[in-house]
Amino acid sequence: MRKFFTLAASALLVLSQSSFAASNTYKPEYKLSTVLSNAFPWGKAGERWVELVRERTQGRINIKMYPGASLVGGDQTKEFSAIRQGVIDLAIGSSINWSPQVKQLNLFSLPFFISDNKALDTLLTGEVGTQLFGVLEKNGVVPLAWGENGFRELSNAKLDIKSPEDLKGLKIRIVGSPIFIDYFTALGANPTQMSWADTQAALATNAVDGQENPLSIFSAAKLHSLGQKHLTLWDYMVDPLIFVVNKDVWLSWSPQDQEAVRAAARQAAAENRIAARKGITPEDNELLKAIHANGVTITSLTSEQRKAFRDVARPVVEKWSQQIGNDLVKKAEAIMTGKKP
Ligand code: X2X
Repeated sequence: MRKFFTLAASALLVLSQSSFAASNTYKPEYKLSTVLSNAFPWGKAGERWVELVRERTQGRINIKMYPGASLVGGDQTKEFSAIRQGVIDLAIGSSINWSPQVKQLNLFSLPFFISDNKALDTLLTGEVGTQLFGVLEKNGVVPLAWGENGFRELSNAKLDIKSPEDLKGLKIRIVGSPIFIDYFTALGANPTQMSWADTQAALATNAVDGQENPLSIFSAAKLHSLGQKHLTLWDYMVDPLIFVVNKDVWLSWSPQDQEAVRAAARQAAAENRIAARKGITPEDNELLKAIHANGVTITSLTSEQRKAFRDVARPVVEKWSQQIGNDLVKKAEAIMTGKKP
């Protein structure tokens, strides 16, 4: 009897799914944008999301991944607007690339604000994560899960950087978000904004001396082979990845399919966070060892040395806290220092 009911229930489900699908046209293919390909944890997360969605919707939702931000001609700072406009159906994007449109996302780009993975996780799983999802929703996208690009480290072709003075006059490629101009200018460097698509050629031809990116990217993009032989581990900021869907696309899906896409995003994001952190911890430093074996000098800063970089950041943090919203910055601070449950 029970079996009969289960069967009847699932038949009903199938019926409701197909009638929903009939009244709402599903596209034959949905476009997913990422900046990086499957050679990186970011692109692997995209592939995994595609695969899990296909499984969990029995093929009703068929996604194709477009890495290299190719749907916006490689200009990753245009990605967020393209999702809102429906040029992109789904995306896994970095907080950095979307921060020109969503200023609150600069919270993650405040230099020396989030100190480690624990602080980051506390923020994302708590009130701040929820509040930022609310902001994204107000901006017209449906946010589903937090993944991770990673803590960003500094590399260059010239010298071991241990103090802000070492950066004087160095041409550093930065991402296209204004807070980075402010900080690298304050450091005395010569920051140059450019997309990731242009960065590798710029490094190879010495058009720029250095760049900053997570170690998983440094390693997979083989930046050592582009002359980047000096790496400073300063952990100055971290960019989470955000899994989102265009609002109209989301509303065109049945509630069951929406939940399947959300669950798939959560799983792919959880796997992505593990992959992004692999090999760069004191317990497991395989990736760092491999980078060193490629002839790269790795400089770890003492807390005193780190403080010098943090001191330079102070006015930048102050200025940008106003852009982000002082209340949000204060709330994040209280949560990370344990002053707020
Ligand atoms: O462009 C970068 O540096 C990258 C790949 O890390 C981002 O998209 C933020």
